[in-house]
Amino acid sequence: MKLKVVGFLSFLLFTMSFTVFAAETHRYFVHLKAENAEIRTQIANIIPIESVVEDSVYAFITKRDFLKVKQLFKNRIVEYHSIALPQIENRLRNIEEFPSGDEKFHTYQETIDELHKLNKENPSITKLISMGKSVEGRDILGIEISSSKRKTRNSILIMGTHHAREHLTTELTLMTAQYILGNSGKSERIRNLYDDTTIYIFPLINPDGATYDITGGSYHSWRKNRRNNGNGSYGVDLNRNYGHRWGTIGASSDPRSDTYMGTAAFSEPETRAVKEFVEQTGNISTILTMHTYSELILYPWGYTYDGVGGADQQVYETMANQMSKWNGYKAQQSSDLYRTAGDTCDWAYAEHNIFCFTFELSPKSFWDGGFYPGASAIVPTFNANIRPIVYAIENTNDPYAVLNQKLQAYNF
Ligand code: 0X9
Ligand code: ZN
Repeated sequence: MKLKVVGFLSFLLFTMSFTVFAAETHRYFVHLKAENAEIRTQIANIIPIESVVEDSVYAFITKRDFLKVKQLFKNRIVEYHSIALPQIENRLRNIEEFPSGDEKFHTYQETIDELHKLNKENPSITKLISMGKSVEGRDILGIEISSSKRKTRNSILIMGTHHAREHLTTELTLMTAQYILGNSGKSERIRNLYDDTTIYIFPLINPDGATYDITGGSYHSWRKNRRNNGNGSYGVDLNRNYGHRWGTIGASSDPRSDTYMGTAAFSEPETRAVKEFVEQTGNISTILTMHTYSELILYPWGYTYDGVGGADQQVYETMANQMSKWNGYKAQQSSDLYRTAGDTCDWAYAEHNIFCFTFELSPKSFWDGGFYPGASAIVPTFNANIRPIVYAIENTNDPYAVLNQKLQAYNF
């Protein structure tokens, strides 16, 4: 393990080797002992937990947060490392490309271009939709895939990249659109997906953050959007900015924090765009919101240890367990990881009765690449998740039907 740690840290130092970034020069990689969800929640109240492994949590945090950790959880620190962050040289500020080796990942512009291409190639069954604009004015663009075959239908919303550095989720959602459209001629099963259901795919909810994260051709471990908080700090954590029990637990009121909740629920144009889109669409019954990493399938509640209860609890558990059979991820209630309020799924389920799952994609751990697993992770992650995604689409018209299904093991 030690060797692996050193290996990974030197990789990180290498990829981040352009040093110093505006005010923030270093981050701290910390490993804390945290043996249960209650302790993890206490820690999540202070810092964004990146992964949970057995009785430990790992995080990659600012110096400011590290000082808080030293103050509050001194006895829990197993190890920590200070890591220099990359600096954006002025001459590199306008370069919008992934670091060398990772160019296969789609930048904001490439994502937009790909969505336009898919729409152009499939004009009769696709529409481009803008949910709204980001803080910096970028379009939050998505694609609707549907035919007019069936009149009474529900919709599914599949989203990528709420968190800037979770670029793999842009790839998975884009590839899902490519896969459905690319196989529509060959497979009746795939045609049925959009004949029966309306599929909305939005690969980049946080285009400003994702763009910032790769500025200058190196990664910056950015999580939030790019709101100017007015005190020298930037960013609101979009997955703490939704409106159900906003700000009550596992979120920070400090604008400098990586889990900053914002000034109010839905203060951010990106979360407001999702809210308004869901409300205007009206018939969304399922949401898949893609995050990385840890290989988990999470379902509400996230703010409390209580389950949602009743038949809905059974639907959540059945769907999560079924999907985990295919991707091998661990299915669990969000709060079993740690409690936080203001995430997408608590709001979607509480306000709109939408069955909403948060996927934490590959890799499993920091040691396998964390948020930056490299381009070689894209295809395996898609292969692992396309069956769960198809299953969620197939049950969108009547999610309760899963209660009468046997555990499936199908191939395409
Ligand atoms: O903390 C988050 O926003 C998500 N994890 S991530 O590493 N992608 O940031 C998980 C949210 C799950 N919801 C709750 N635990 N409430
Ligand atoms: Zn995330």
